[in-house]
Amino acid sequence: MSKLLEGKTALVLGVANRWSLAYAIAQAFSREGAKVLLTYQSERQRLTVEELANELPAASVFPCDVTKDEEIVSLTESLRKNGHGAIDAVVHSIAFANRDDLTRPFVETSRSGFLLAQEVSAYSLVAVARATAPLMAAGGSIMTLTYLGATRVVQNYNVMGVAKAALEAAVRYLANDLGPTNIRVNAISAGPVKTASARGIKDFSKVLDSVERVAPLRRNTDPAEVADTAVFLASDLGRGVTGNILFVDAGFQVIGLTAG
Ligand code: 1JT
Repeated sequence: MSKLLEGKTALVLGVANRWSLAYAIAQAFSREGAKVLLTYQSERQRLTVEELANELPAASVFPCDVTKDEEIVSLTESLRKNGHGAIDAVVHSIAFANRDDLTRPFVETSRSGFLLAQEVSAYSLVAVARATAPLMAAGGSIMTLTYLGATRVVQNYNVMGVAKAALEAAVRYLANDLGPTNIRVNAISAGPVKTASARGIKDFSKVLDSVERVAPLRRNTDPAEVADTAVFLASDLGRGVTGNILFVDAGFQVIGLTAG
């Protein structure tokens, strides 16, 4: 089969290491012929992301801390300056919450912990969409990563669930704003994956065990499956899909109750 993203340029935010869902997506985009551009959050991550970029191979690496408006603006400027004035896809794979807020009862969430999760995990999509939409003159595809905890209560997901609810609503409003210029905005709701973010989360292995027991496919989610759905959304095959949440979770979300 011919490559699905030949001739396209994709910007991927959120590669932190080899296990990042963003990295699996960047690999799949690369495999399908896209020119891939990566960002890193801080100097501390620069070398890691540069090394991963070389393996892909990714065309360029840019700094971008999404909590800083000026870094988002200069990302747009650097993209233009480096000859990437036209991009076709943007992947937002960024979230953060304080560890404490994913352990203690949700009712104990502090104002600052709540706002931090919202800023990094939800508002950043709005800021990134606004900054990159002008580079997608030929239309494009913006996508983000979410989790079932946005709409159902999942033990310990807490403040992240509320941030993902805001993120999913933002996807719908952005889809409406950007649709007239043929920019699509969607979210992929991935089943739990043992990434660096998930490491250290209380009982995470038990979460993976119970998904394996009850999900229709009787297994967990493979990052490569999430990545292939991202390819679909970025490609012409996804041209009619916007404002949606696509579940890539071995079917887990359809299950109501299982005995045992
Ligand atoms: C963050 C973290 C966002 C972990 C995340 C996340 N989105 C998904 N996960 C994994 C996860 C976590 C829990 C869970 C299921 C999946 C860590 C901190 C930064 C933001 O509960 C069943 C708790």
